[in-house]
Amino acid sequence: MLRITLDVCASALLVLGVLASDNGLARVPQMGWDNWNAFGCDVSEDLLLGTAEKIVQLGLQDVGYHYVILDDCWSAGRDDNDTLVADSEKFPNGMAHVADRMHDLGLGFGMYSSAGAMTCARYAGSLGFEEKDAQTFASWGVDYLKYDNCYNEGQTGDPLTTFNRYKIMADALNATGRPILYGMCNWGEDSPWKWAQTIANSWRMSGDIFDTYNHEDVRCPCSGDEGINCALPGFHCSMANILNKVAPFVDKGNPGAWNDLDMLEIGNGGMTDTEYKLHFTMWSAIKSPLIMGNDIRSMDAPSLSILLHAPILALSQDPDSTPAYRRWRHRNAPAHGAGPNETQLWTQSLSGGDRAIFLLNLGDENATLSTSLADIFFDSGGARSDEAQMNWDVFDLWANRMSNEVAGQVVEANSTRGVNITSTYFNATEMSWADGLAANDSRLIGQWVGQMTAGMDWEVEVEPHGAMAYRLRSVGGTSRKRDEL
Ligand SMILES: *[C@@H]1O[C@H](CO)[C@@H](O)[C@H](O)[C@H]1NC(C)=O
Ligand SMILES: *[C@@H]1O[C@H](CO)[C@@H](O)[C@H](O)[C@H]1NC(C)=O
Ligand SMILES: *[C@@H]1O[C@H](CO)[C@@H](O)[C@H](O)[C@H]1NC(C)=O
Ligand SMILES: *[C@@H]1O[C@H](CO)[C@@H](O)[C@H](O)[C@H]1NC(C)=O
Ligand SMILES: *[C@@H]1O[C@H](CO)[C@@H](O)[C@H](O)[C@H]1NC(C)=O
Ligand SMILES: *[C@@H]1O[C@H](CO)[C@@H](O)[C@H](O)[C@H]1NC(C)=O
Ligand SMILES: *[C@@H]1O[C@H](CO)[C@@H](O)[C@H](O)[C@H]1NC(C)=O
Ligand SMILES: CC(=O)N[C@H]1CO[C@H](CO)[C@@H](O)[C@@H]1O
Repeated sequence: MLRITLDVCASALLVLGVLASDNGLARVPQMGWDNWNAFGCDVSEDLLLGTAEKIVQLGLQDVGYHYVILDDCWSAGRDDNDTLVADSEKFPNGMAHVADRMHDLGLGFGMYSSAGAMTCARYAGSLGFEEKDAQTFASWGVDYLKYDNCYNEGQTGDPLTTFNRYKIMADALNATGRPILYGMCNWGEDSPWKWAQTIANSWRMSGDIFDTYNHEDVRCPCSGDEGINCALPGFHCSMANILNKVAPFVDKGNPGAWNDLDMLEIGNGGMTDTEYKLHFTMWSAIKSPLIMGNDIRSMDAPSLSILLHAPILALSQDPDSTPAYRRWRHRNAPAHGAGPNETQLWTQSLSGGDRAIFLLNLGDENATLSTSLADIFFDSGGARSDEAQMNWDVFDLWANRMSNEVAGQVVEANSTRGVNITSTYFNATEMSWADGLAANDSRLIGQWVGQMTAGMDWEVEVEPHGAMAYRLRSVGGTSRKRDEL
Protein backbone atom coordinates (compact mmCIF):
# COMPACT_ATOMS: atom_id res chain seq x y z
CA MET A 1 0.00 0.00 0.00
CA LEU A 2 2.69 2.44 1.02
CA ARG A 3 4.81 1.40 -1.92
CA ILE A 4 1.97 1.89 -4.39
CA THR A 5 1.24 5.36 -3.05
CA LEU A 6 4.88 6.36 -3.38
CA ASP A 7 5.06 5.07 -6.94
CA VAL A 8 1.99 7.04 -7.98
CA CYS A 9 3.43 10.21 -6.48
CA ALA A 10 6.76 9.65 -8.19
CA SER A 11 5.13 9.13 -11.60
CA ALA A 12 2.99 12.22 -11.15
CA LEU A 13 6.07 14.29 -10.39
CA LEU A 14 7.86 12.93 -13.40
CA VAL A 15 4.95 13.81 -15.67
CA LEU A 16 4.74 17.32 -14.23
CA GLY A 17 8.47 17.75 -14.74
CA VAL A 18 8.16 16.77 -18.37
CA LEU A 19 5.33 19.22 -18.98
CA ALA A 20 7.00 22.12 -17.23
CA SER A 21 10.50 22.17 -18.54
CA ASP A 22 11.55 19.30 -20.72
CA ASN A 23 14.14 20.23 -23.30
CA GLY A 24 14.73 16.54 -23.98
CA LEU A 25 18.34 16.71 -22.77
CA ALA A 26 20.31 14.84 -20.10
CA ARG A 27 18.01 11.82 -19.95
CA VAL A 28 21.15 10.23 -18.54
CA PRO A 29 23.74 12.43 -16.80
CA GLN A 30 25.65 14.66 -19.19
CA MET A 31 29.33 13.94 -19.84
CA GLY A 32 32.06 16.23 -21.06
CA TRP A 33 34.98 18.44 -20.09
CA ASP A 34 35.27 21.88 -18.51
CA ASN A 35 38.49 23.89 -18.35
CA TRP A 36 38.05 25.34 -14.85
CA ASN A 37 39.66 22.75 -12.57
CA ALA A 38 42.89 22.58 -14.55
CA PHE A 39 43.11 26.00 -16.17
CA GLY A 40 40.93 28.50 -14.31
CA CYS A 41 40.92 31.77 -16.26
CA ASP A 42 43.60 30.72 -18.71
CA VAL A 43 41.22 30.08 -21.62
CA SER A 44 41.66 30.33 -25.38
CA GLU A 45 40.46 28.97 -28.68
CA ASP A 46 43.63 26.87 -28.89
CA LEU A 47 42.93 25.25 -25.52
CA LEU A 48 39.35 24.37 -26.41
CA LEU A 49 39.99 23.10 -29.91
CA GLY A 50 43.14 21.22 -28.91
CA THR A 51 41.25 19.55 -26.09
CA ALA A 52 38.30 18.71 -28.31
CA GLU A 53 40.57 16.98 -30.80
CA LYS A 54 42.16 14.92 -28.01
CA ILE A 55 38.77 13.94 -26.63
CA VAL A 56 38.04 12.36 -30.00
CA GLN A 57 41.49 10.82 -30.48
CA LEU A 58 41.74 9.20 -27.06
CA GLY A 59 38.40 7.44 -27.44
CA LEU A 60 36.72 9.62 -24.82
CA GLN A 61 34.03 10.86 -27.19
CA ASP A 62 32.93 7.32 -28.00
CA VAL A 63 32.35 6.45 -24.35
CA GLY A 64 30.11 9.51 -24.04
CA TYR A 65 32.13 12.64 -23.19
CA HIS A 66 30.25 15.05 -25.42
CA TYR A 67 30.26 18.64 -24.17
CA VAL A 68 33.36 20.83 -24.23
CA ILE A 69 32.55 23.58 -21.76
CA LEU A 70 34.24 26.97 -21.68
CA ASP A 71 34.18 28.36 -18.16
CA ASP A 72 34.66 31.92 -16.87
CA CYS A 73 36.94 34.67 -18.27
CA TRP A 74 36.09 34.46 -21.97
CA SER A 75 34.35 37.80 -22.48
CA ALA A 76 35.31 41.40 -23.23
CA GLY A 77 32.06 42.82 -21.89
CA ARG A 78 29.09 44.17 -23.83
CA ASP A 79 28.96 46.22 -27.03
CA ASP A 80 26.83 49.34 -27.58
CA ASN A 81 23.89 47.04 -28.24
CA ASP A 82 24.46 45.30 -24.87
CA THR A 83 25.45 42.11 -26.67
CA LEU A 84 28.18 40.02 -24.99
CA VAL A 85 31.43 40.06 -26.93
CA ALA A 86 34.18 37.45 -26.79
CA ASP A 87 37.71 38.50 -25.88
CA SER A 88 39.33 38.83 -29.30
CA GLU A 89 42.80 37.89 -28.10
CA LYS A 90 41.67 34.65 -26.51
CA PHE A 91 39.12 33.91 -29.24
CA PRO A 92 40.39 35.61 -32.41
CA ASN A 93 37.80 33.91 -34.62
CA GLY A 94 34.85 34.45 -32.30
CA MET A 95 32.65 32.00 -30.49
CA ALA A 96 30.57 30.81 -33.44
CA HIS A 97 33.78 29.52 -34.99
CA VAL A 98 34.60 27.51 -31.86
CA ALA A 99 31.09 26.07 -31.81
CA ASP A 100 31.31 25.15 -35.50
CA ARG A 101 34.58 23.30 -34.98
CA MET A 102 33.07 21.40 -32.03
CA HIS A 103 30.10 20.43 -34.14
CA ASP A 104 32.38 19.31 -36.98
CA LEU A 105 33.94 16.90 -34.49
CA GLY A 106 30.53 15.70 -33.33
CA LEU A 107 30.91 17.40 -29.94
CA GLY A 108 28.69 19.89 -28.11
CA PHE A 109 29.86 23.37 -27.08
CA GLY A 110 29.25 24.65 -23.56
CA MET A 111 29.29 28.27 -22.46
CA TYR A 112 29.44 29.96 -19.06
CA SER A 113 27.74 32.91 -17.42
CA SER A 114 26.47 33.96 -14.00
CA ALA A 115 23.00 34.80 -12.69
CA GLY A 116 24.52 37.95 -11.28
CA ALA A 117 25.77 41.39 -12.25
CA MET A 118 29.22 39.89 -12.76
CA THR A 119 30.68 36.44 -13.18
CA CYS A 120 32.80 35.03 -10.36
CA ALA A 121 35.96 36.37 -12.02
CA ARG A 122 34.22 39.76 -12.41
CA TYR A 123 33.38 39.68 -16.09
CA ALA A 124 29.95 40.78 -17.37
CA GLY A 125 27.15 38.71 -15.85
CA SER A 126 23.73 37.90 -17.26
CA LEU A 127 21.40 39.18 -14.52
CA GLY A 128 18.96 41.50 -16.27
CA PHE A 129 20.27 40.43 -19.69
CA GLU A 130 18.94 36.89 -19.74
CA GLU A 131 16.98 37.03 -22.99
CA LYS A 132 19.65 38.94 -24.83
CA ASP A 133 22.40 36.57 -23.68
CA ALA A 134 20.40 33.43 -24.38
CA GLN A 135 19.80 34.70 -27.93
CA THR A 136 23.50 35.46 -28.30
CA PHE A 137 24.51 32.00 -27.08
CA ALA A 138 21.97 30.35 -29.38
CA SER A 139 23.17 32.41 -32.34
CA TRP A 140 26.71 31.18 -31.69
CA GLY A 141 25.56 27.57 -31.69
CA VAL A 142 25.95 26.92 -27.95
CA ASP A 143 24.60 23.58 -26.67
CA TYR A 144 25.10 23.92 -22.90
CA LEU A 145 25.07 26.71 -20.33
CA LYS A 146 26.83 26.51 -16.99
CA TYR A 147 25.13 29.25 -15.01
CA ASP A 148 26.93 30.47 -11.89
CA ASN A 149 25.76 32.38 -8.82
CA CYS A 150 28.28 35.15 -8.13
CA TYR A 151 27.28 38.80 -7.61
CA ASN A 152 23.60 37.95 -7.45
CA GLU A 153 22.78 41.27 -5.74
CA GLY A 154 21.14 39.57 -2.78
CA GLN A 155 18.53 37.77 -4.87
CA THR A 156 19.10 34.67 -2.81
CA GLY A 157 18.43 33.37 0.68
CA ASP A 158 15.14 31.59 0.12
CA PRO A 159 14.11 28.98 -2.45
CA LEU A 160 11.53 31.06 -4.31
CA THR A 161 13.83 34.04 -4.81
CA THR A 162 16.57 31.83 -6.19
CA PHE A 163 14.14 29.76 -8.23
CA ASN A 164 12.74 32.89 -9.88
CA ARG A 165 16.18 34.24 -10.71
CA TYR A 166 17.25 30.97 -12.35
CA LYS A 167 13.90 30.45 -14.07
CA ILE A 168 14.35 33.65 -16.10
CA MET A 169 17.33 32.08 -17.86
CA ALA A 170 15.54 28.74 -18.21
CA ASP A 171 12.70 30.49 -20.03
CA ALA A 172 15.10 32.59 -22.08
CA LEU A 173 16.98 29.49 -23.23
CA ASN A 174 13.73 27.76 -24.08
CA ALA A 175 12.55 30.79 -26.07
CA THR A 176 15.57 30.55 -28.38
CA GLY A 177 14.14 27.31 -29.76
CA ARG A 178 17.60 25.73 -29.53
CA PRO A 179 17.91 22.81 -27.09
CA ILE A 180 20.53 24.07 -24.64
CA LEU A 181 21.41 21.96 -21.62
CA TYR A 182 20.98 24.12 -18.53
CA GLY A 183 23.42 23.41 -15.72
CA MET A 184 22.63 25.49 -12.65
CA CYS A 185 25.68 26.30 -10.57
CA ASN A 186 24.35 27.88 -7.38
CA TRP A 187 26.44 25.66 -5.08
CA GLY A 188 23.45 24.11 -3.33
CA GLU A 189 22.31 27.47 -1.96
CA ASP A 190 18.62 27.39 -0.99
CA SER A 191 18.54 23.61 -1.55
CA PRO A 192 17.98 23.41 -5.34
CA TRP A 193 17.42 19.64 -5.08
CA LYS A 194 14.01 20.56 -3.69
CA TRP A 195 12.90 22.80 -6.56
CA ALA A 196 15.19 22.90 -9.61
CA GLN A 197 13.82 19.82 -11.42
CA THR A 198 11.31 21.85 -13.40
CA ILE A 199 13.79 24.45 -14.66
CA ALA A 200 17.25 22.88 -14.95
CA ASN A 201 18.95 19.74 -16.24
CA SER A 202 21.29 19.69 -13.26
CA TRP A 203 22.09 21.72 -10.19
CA ARG A 204 25.24 21.87 -8.13
CA MET A 205 24.52 20.67 -4.61
CA SER A 206 27.69 21.88 -2.84
CA GLY A 207 30.46 24.42 -2.88
CA ASP A 208 33.23 23.93 -5.46
CA ILE A 209 35.21 20.72 -5.34
CA PHE A 210 38.90 20.90 -4.51
CA ASP A 211 41.36 18.21 -5.60
CA THR A 212 41.71 16.53 -2.19
CA TYR A 213 40.39 13.34 -0.68
CA ASN A 214 39.10 14.61 2.68
CA HIS A 215 41.13 17.70 3.58
CA GLU A 216 39.09 19.97 5.84
CA ASP A 217 39.03 23.65 4.95
CA VAL A 218 37.16 26.40 6.77
CA ARG A 219 36.23 27.88 3.38
CA CYS A 220 33.98 24.82 2.91
CA PRO A 221 32.29 25.22 6.27
CA CYS A 222 29.66 22.48 6.35
CA SER A 223 30.55 18.83 6.80
CA GLY A 224 28.44 16.06 5.32
CA ASP A 225 26.06 15.98 8.25
CA GLU A 226 25.37 19.72 8.19
CA GLY A 227 25.22 19.91 4.41
CA ILE A 228 21.48 19.86 3.98
CA ASN A 229 20.98 23.34 5.39
CA CYS A 230 24.37 24.78 4.67
CA ALA A 231 24.11 28.56 5.03
CA LEU A 232 27.45 29.18 3.33
CA PRO A 233 28.32 26.58 0.68
CA GLY A 234 31.83 27.98 0.31
CA PHE A 235 34.49 26.32 -1.85
CA HIS A 236 37.54 24.09 -1.42
CA CYS A 237 35.23 21.17 -0.63
CA SER A 238 36.93 17.78 -0.56
CA MET A 239 35.65 14.79 -2.49
CA ALA A 240 34.58 12.99 0.72
CA ASN A 241 32.84 16.13 1.98
CA ILE A 242 30.68 16.29 -1.17
CA LEU A 243 29.99 12.55 -1.12
CA ASN A 244 28.69 12.72 2.43
CA LYS A 245 26.70 15.91 1.74
CA VAL A 246 24.71 14.42 -1.14
CA ALA A 247 23.86 11.18 0.67
CA PRO A 248 20.48 12.25 2.15
CA PHE A 249 18.97 13.49 -1.14
CA VAL A 250 20.45 11.37 -3.96
CA ASP A 251 16.91 10.40 -4.95
CA LYS A 252 16.17 13.96 -6.10
CA GLY A 253 18.03 13.19 -9.32
CA ASN A 254 15.81 11.99 -12.17
CA PRO A 255 16.15 11.70 -15.95
CA GLY A 256 16.62 15.22 -17.30
CA ALA A 257 17.39 16.70 -13.86
CA TRP A 258 20.40 15.61 -11.83
CA ASN A 259 22.28 16.38 -8.64
CA ASP A 260 25.64 17.78 -9.80
CA LEU A 261 28.49 16.78 -7.46
CA ASP A 262 30.83 19.11 -9.42
CA MET A 263 33.50 18.40 -11.98
CA LEU A 264 35.91 15.47 -11.83
CA GLU A 265 39.43 15.94 -10.49
CA ILE A 266 40.89 12.74 -11.98
CA GLY A 267 44.27 13.54 -13.52
CA ASN A 268 44.87 16.74 -11.55
CA GLY A 269 47.26 15.09 -9.10
CA GLY A 270 45.79 15.86 -5.68
CA MET A 271 44.53 12.36 -4.95
CA THR A 272 45.90 8.85 -5.25
CA ASP A 273 44.82 6.41 -7.92
CA THR A 274 42.69 4.59 -5.32
CA GLU A 275 40.99 7.84 -4.32
CA TYR A 276 40.34 8.83 -7.93
CA LYS A 277 38.74 5.41 -8.54
CA LEU A 278 36.46 6.00 -5.55
CA HIS A 279 35.66 9.52 -6.87
CA PHE A 280 34.80 8.22 -10.35
CA THR A 281 32.84 5.25 -9.02
CA MET A 282 30.60 7.26 -6.73
CA TRP A 283 30.05 10.20 -9.10
CA SER A 284 28.92 7.64 -11.71
CA ALA A 285 26.78 5.62 -9.30
CA ILE A 286 25.02 8.68 -7.87
CA LYS A 287 24.36 9.80 -11.44
CA SER A 288 26.13 13.12 -11.23
CA PRO A 289 27.13 14.77 -14.49
CA LEU A 290 30.60 13.47 -15.41
CA ILE A 291 32.59 16.49 -16.50
CA MET A 292 36.33 15.85 -16.77
CA GLY A 293 38.46 18.57 -15.20
CA ASN A 294 42.03 17.68 -16.15
CA ASP A 295 44.37 18.72 -18.96
CA ILE A 296 43.31 16.25 -21.65
CA ARG A 297 46.28 17.22 -23.83
CA SER A 298 48.70 15.85 -21.26
CA MET A 299 46.62 12.89 -20.16
CA ASP A 300 48.49 10.19 -18.24
CA ALA A 301 47.73 6.50 -18.66
CA PRO A 302 46.13 5.76 -15.26
CA SER A 303 43.78 8.73 -15.61
CA LEU A 304 42.76 7.66 -19.09
CA SER A 305 42.01 4.12 -17.97
CA ILE A 306 39.77 5.45 -15.18
CA LEU A 307 37.92 7.92 -17.41
CA LEU A 308 37.28 5.23 -20.05
CA HIS A 309 36.26 2.52 -17.61
CA ALA A 310 33.05 1.07 -19.03
CA PRO A 311 31.70 -1.06 -16.13
CA ILE A 312 31.53 2.10 -14.02
CA LEU A 313 30.31 4.40 -16.80
CA ALA A 314 27.53 1.87 -17.42
CA LEU A 315 26.18 2.65 -13.94
CA SER A 316 25.79 6.28 -14.95
CA GLN A 317 24.66 5.90 -18.55
CA ASP A 318 22.25 3.00 -17.99
CA PRO A 319 18.95 4.67 -18.94
CA ASP A 320 17.06 2.74 -16.25
CA SER A 321 19.43 2.95 -13.31
CA THR A 322 18.57 5.17 -10.37
CA PRO A 323 21.07 7.10 -8.24
CA ALA A 324 22.90 4.94 -5.70
CA TYR A 325 21.94 5.55 -2.09
CA ARG A 326 23.79 4.97 1.15
CA ARG A 327 22.49 1.95 3.07
CA TRP A 328 24.69 2.47 6.08
CA ARG A 329 27.61 4.34 7.51
CA HIS A 330 29.71 3.15 10.44
CA ARG A 331 31.99 5.55 12.21
CA ASN A 332 33.90 5.64 15.38
CA ALA A 333 35.30 9.03 14.58
CA PRO A 334 34.12 12.63 15.02
CA ALA A 335 31.42 13.80 12.64
CA HIS A 336 33.69 15.75 10.33
CA GLY A 337 34.38 14.60 6.79
CA ALA A 338 35.72 11.10 6.61
CA GLY A 339 37.44 10.14 9.80
CA PRO A 340 39.46 7.03 10.64
CA ASN A 341 37.61 3.70 10.50
CA GLU A 342 34.69 5.06 8.51
CA THR A 343 32.96 2.48 6.32
CA GLN A 344 29.85 2.76 4.16
CA LEU A 345 27.62 0.54 2.03
CA TRP A 346 25.92 2.09 -0.99
CA THR A 347 23.62 0.29 -3.41
CA GLN A 348 22.12 1.12 -6.79
CA SER A 349 19.22 -0.32 -8.81
CA LEU A 350 20.20 -1.08 -12.39
CA SER A 351 18.32 -2.04 -15.54
CA GLY A 352 17.08 -5.59 -15.92
CA GLY A 353 16.88 -6.17 -12.16
CA ASP A 354 20.65 -5.95 -11.63
CA ARG A 355 21.94 -4.39 -8.44
CA ALA A 356 25.27 -2.65 -7.79
CA ILE A 357 26.89 -2.46 -4.38
CA PHE A 358 29.76 -0.30 -3.17
CA LEU A 359 31.76 -1.14 -0.06
CA LEU A 360 33.66 2.00 0.94
CA ASN A 361 36.54 2.25 3.34
CA LEU A 362 36.96 5.97 3.98
CA GLY A 363 39.36 5.34 6.84
CA ASP A 364 43.13 5.35 6.87
CA GLU A 365 43.78 1.63 7.42
CA ASN A 366 42.67 -1.54 5.68
CA ALA A 367 39.21 -2.59 6.73
CA THR A 368 37.28 -5.81 6.30
CA LEU A 369 33.76 -5.01 5.17
CA SER A 370 30.88 -7.40 5.15
CA THR A 371 27.39 -7.39 3.72
CA SER A 372 24.63 -9.84 2.82
CA LEU A 373 21.57 -10.02 0.59
CA ALA A 374 19.37 -9.20 3.58
CA ASP A 375 21.49 -6.10 4.18
CA ILE A 376 21.51 -5.03 0.53
CA PHE A 377 17.78 -5.60 0.01
CA PHE A 378 16.76 -4.06 3.32
CA ASP A 379 14.21 -1.78 1.62
CA SER A 380 12.46 -4.74 -0.03
CA GLY A 381 12.04 -6.58 3.26
CA GLY A 382 15.57 -7.69 4.10
CA ALA A 383 15.93 -11.41 4.78
CA ARG A 384 12.22 -11.89 4.02
CA SER A 385 12.47 -10.30 0.55
CA ASP A 386 12.33 -12.38 -2.63
CA GLU A 387 15.68 -10.91 -3.61
CA ALA A 388 17.38 -12.25 -0.49
CA GLN A 389 16.19 -15.77 -1.36
CA MET A 390 17.66 -15.72 -4.86
CA ASN A 391 21.20 -16.53 -5.96
CA TRP A 392 23.24 -13.73 -7.47
CA ASP A 393 26.32 -13.76 -9.67
CA VAL A 394 28.81 -11.18 -8.42
CA PHE A 395 30.91 -9.21 -10.90
CA ASP A 396 33.86 -7.05 -9.80
CA LEU A 397 33.53 -3.72 -11.62
CA TRP A 398 37.21 -2.78 -11.48
CA ALA A 399 38.88 -6.13 -12.15
CA ASN A 400 39.20 -5.62 -15.89
CA ARG A 401 40.58 -2.08 -15.97
CA MET A 402 42.59 -1.16 -19.08
CA SER A 403 46.27 -1.70 -18.29
CA ASN A 404 48.68 1.22 -17.99
CA GLU A 405 50.61 -0.27 -20.88
CA VAL A 406 47.62 -0.18 -23.23
CA ALA A 407 46.40 3.23 -22.02
CA GLY A 408 49.95 4.53 -22.47
CA GLN A 409 50.01 3.29 -26.05
CA VAL A 410 46.78 5.19 -26.77
CA VAL A 411 48.23 8.37 -25.26
CA GLU A 412 51.46 8.06 -27.23
CA ALA A 413 49.75 7.35 -30.53
CA ASN A 414 47.08 10.03 -29.95
CA SER A 415 44.69 7.34 -31.09
CA THR A 416 42.96 4.13 -30.17
CA ARG A 417 43.56 2.83 -33.67
CA GLY A 418 46.27 0.23 -33.91
CA VAL A 419 46.19 -0.33 -30.14
CA ASN A 420 44.61 -3.55 -28.88
CA ILE A 421 41.88 -2.14 -26.68
CA THR A 422 39.18 -4.67 -27.57
CA SER A 423 39.07 -6.51 -24.26
CA THR A 424 38.27 -3.41 -22.17
CA TYR A 425 37.09 -0.58 -24.42
CA PHE A 426 33.35 -0.22 -24.95
CA ASN A 427 32.38 1.91 -27.95
CA ALA A 428 29.07 3.49 -26.95
CA THR A 429 28.72 5.14 -30.36
CA GLU A 430 28.70 1.71 -31.97
CA MET A 431 26.39 0.06 -29.45
CA SER A 432 24.19 1.75 -26.85
CA TRP A 433 24.76 1.14 -23.15
CA ALA A 434 21.31 -0.40 -22.93
CA ASP A 435 22.05 -2.86 -25.75
CA GLY A 436 25.47 -3.69 -24.35
CA LEU A 437 24.03 -4.41 -20.93
CA ALA A 438 21.21 -6.51 -22.37
CA ALA A 439 23.78 -8.54 -24.32
CA ASN A 440 25.80 -9.38 -21.19
CA ASP A 441 28.82 -7.65 -22.72
CA SER A 442 31.69 -8.57 -20.41
CA ARG A 443 33.31 -5.15 -20.93
CA LEU A 444 30.25 -3.68 -19.21
CA ILE A 445 29.25 -6.10 -16.51
CA GLY A 446 32.72 -6.72 -15.08
CA GLN A 447 34.53 -9.88 -14.05
CA TRP A 448 32.71 -12.72 -12.33
CA VAL A 449 34.15 -13.31 -8.84
CA GLY A 450 31.59 -15.51 -7.10
CA GLN A 451 28.01 -15.96 -6.06
CA MET A 452 25.93 -14.54 -3.22
CA THR A 453 23.27 -16.75 -1.73
CA ALA A 454 20.70 -16.45 1.05
CA GLY A 455 22.18 -16.05 4.51
CA MET A 456 25.73 -15.74 3.27
CA ASP A 457 28.09 -12.94 4.32
CA TRP A 458 30.12 -11.35 1.55
CA GLU A 459 33.36 -10.28 3.15
CA VAL A 460 36.15 -8.34 1.53
CA GLU A 461 39.21 -6.41 2.58
CA VAL A 462 39.12 -2.87 1.26
CA GLU A 463 42.17 -0.65 1.11
CA PRO A 464 42.14 2.80 2.76
CA HIS A 465 40.21 5.48 0.83
CA GLY A 466 39.05 2.74 -1.52
CA ALA A 467 35.88 1.12 -2.74
CA MET A 468 34.99 -2.35 -3.91
CA ALA A 469 32.26 -2.08 -6.54
CA TYR A 470 30.20 -5.05 -7.68
CA ARG A 471 27.34 -5.75 -10.04
CA LEU A 472 24.91 -8.41 -8.82
CA ARG A 473 22.93 -10.26 -11.50
CA SER A 474 20.43 -12.89 -10.49
CA VAL A 475 21.40 -16.41 -11.55
CA GLY A 476 19.16 -17.64 -14.34
CA GLY A 477 18.53 -14.24 -15.77
CA THR A 478 16.65 -11.08 -15.32
CA SER A 479 14.49 -10.96 -12.24
CA ARG A 480 11.11 -9.30 -12.26
CA LYS A 481 10.22 -8.38 -8.78
CA ARG A 482 7.00 -8.10 -6.86
CA ASP A 483 7.20 -4.33 -6.61
CA GLU A 484 7.32 -3.94 -10.37
CA LEU A 485 3.88 -5.51 -10.89
C1 LIG B 1 10.49 24.58 -24.36
O1 LIG B 1 9.58 24.14 -23.38
C2 LIG B 1 8.53 23.35 -23.91
C3 LIG B 1 7.56 23.08 -22.78
O2 LIG B 1 8.22 22.38 -21.76
C4 LIG B 1 9.10 22.09 -24.50
O3 LIG B 1 8.08 21.31 -25.06
C5 LIG B 1 10.10 22.47 -25.58
O4 LIG B 1 10.72 21.30 -26.08
C6 LIG B 1 11.16 23.39 -25.02
N1 LIG B 1 12.03 23.82 -26.09
C7 LIG B 1 13.35 23.93 -25.98
C8 LIG B 1 14.06 24.39 -27.17
O5 LIG B 1 13.94 23.70 -24.95
C1 LIG C 1 33.42 3.79 -32.35
O1 LIG C 1 32.51 3.38 -33.32
C2 LIG C 1 32.26 4.35 -34.33
C3 LIG C 1 31.13 3.79 -35.20
O2 LIG C 1 31.44 2.53 -35.64
C4 LIG C 1 33.54 4.60 -35.08
O3 LIG C 1 33.32 5.59 -36.08
C5 LIG C 1 34.60 5.10 -34.11
O4 LIG C 1 35.83 5.27 -34.74
C6 LIG C 1 34.76 4.12 -32.95
N1 LIG C 1 35.64 4.72 -31.95
C7 LIG C 1 36.70 4.13 -31.44
C8 LIG C 1 37.45 4.90 -30.41
O5 LIG C 1 37.05 3.02 -31.76
C1 LIG D 1 21.46 44.12 -31.31
O1 LIG D 1 21.02 42.94 -30.59
C2 LIG D 1 19.91 42.28 -31.19
C3 LIG D 1 19.45 41.18 -30.27
O2 LIG D 1 20.52 40.50 -29.68
C4 LIG D 1 20.30 41.79 -32.57
O3 LIG D 1 19.23 41.14 -33.17
C5 LIG D 1 20.76 42.96 -33.43
O4 LIG D 1 21.22 42.52 -34.66
C6 LIG D 1 21.87 43.74 -32.72
N1 LIG D 1 22.20 44.93 -33.48
C7 LIG D 1 23.43 45.28 -33.73
C8 LIG D 1 23.60 46.58 -34.47
O5 LIG D 1 24.38 44.60 -33.39
C1 LIG E 1 50.49 13.41 -30.40
O1 LIG E 1 50.06 14.76 -30.23
C2 LIG E 1 51.06 15.62 -29.73
C3 LIG E 1 50.46 16.99 -29.58
O2 LIG E 1 49.25 16.94 -28.91
C4 LIG E 1 52.24 15.65 -30.67
O3 LIG E 1 53.27 16.42 -30.08
C5 LIG E 1 52.74 14.24 -30.91
O4 LIG E 1 53.75 14.27 -31.91
C6 LIG E 1 51.62 13.37 -31.40
N1 LIG E 1 52.10 11.99 -31.54
C7 LIG E 1 51.83 11.25 -32.61
C8 LIG E 1 52.38 9.86 -32.60
O5 LIG E 1 51.16 11.65 -33.55
C1 LIG F 1 44.19 -8.29 -27.70
O1 LIG F 1 44.33 -8.44 -26.29
C2 LIG F 1 43.61 -9.54 -25.75
C3 LIG F 1 43.78 -9.58 -24.25
O2 LIG F 1 44.02 -8.34 -23.73
C4 LIG F 1 44.09 -10.83 -26.37
O3 LIG F 1 43.33 -11.91 -25.89
C5 LIG F 1 43.98 -10.76 -27.88
O4 LIG F 1 44.57 -11.89 -28.46
C6 LIG F 1 44.71 -9.53 -28.41
N1 LIG F 1 44.48 -9.40 -29.84
C7 LIG F 1 45.46 -9.12 -30.69
C8 LIG F 1 45.06 -8.98 -32.12
O5 LIG F 1 46.60 -8.98 -30.32
C1 LIG G 1 45.20 -4.11 2.45
O1 LIG G 1 44.25 -4.71 1.60
C2 LIG G 1 44.72 -5.02 0.31
C3 LIG G 1 43.56 -5.58 -0.49
O2 LIG G 1 42.54 -4.68 -0.61
C4 LIG G 1 45.87 -5.99 0.39
O3 LIG G 1 46.38 -6.18 -0.90
C5 LIG G 1 46.93 -5.44 1.29
O4 LIG G 1 47.95 -6.40 1.49
C6 LIG G 1 46.36 -5.05 2.65
N1 LIG G 1 47.37 -4.40 3.46
C7 LIG G 1 47.57 -4.71 4.74
C8 LIG G 1 48.60 -3.90 5.43
O5 LIG G 1 46.95 -5.58 5.30
C1 LIG H 1 22.58 -12.76 -19.91
O1 LIG H 1 22.84 -13.53 -18.75
C2 LIG H 1 21.67 -14.02 -18.11
C3 LIG H 1 22.11 -14.78 -16.88
O2 LIG H 1 23.02 -14.07 -16.14
C4 LIG H 1 20.88 -14.90 -19.08
O3 LIG H 1 19.69 -15.32 -18.46
C5 LIG H 1 20.56 -14.13 -20.34
O4 LIG H 1 19.93 -14.95 -21.28
C6 LIG H 1 21.82 -13.57 -20.94
N1 LIG H 1 21.50 -12.74 -22.08
C7 LIG H 1 22.16 -12.80 -23.22
C8 LIG H 1 21.71 -11.88 -24.30
O5 LIG H 1 23.11 -13.55 -23.38
C1 LIG I 1 37.11 -0.35 15.57
C2 LIG I 1 38.43 -0.06 14.90
O1 LIG I 1 38.74 -0.65 13.89
N1 LIG I 1 39.15 0.89 15.47
C3 LIG I 1 40.42 1.31 14.94
C4 LIG I 1 40.28 2.68 14.31
O2 LIG I 1 41.55 3.10 13.83
C5 LIG I 1 42.53 3.24 14.84
C6 LIG I 1 43.78 3.77 14.19
O3 LIG I 1 43.49 4.62 13.13
C7 LIG I 1 42.77 1.89 15.50
O4 LIG I 1 43.68 2.05 16.55
C8 LIG I 1 41.45 1.34 16.03
O5 LIG I 1 41.65 0.05 16.52
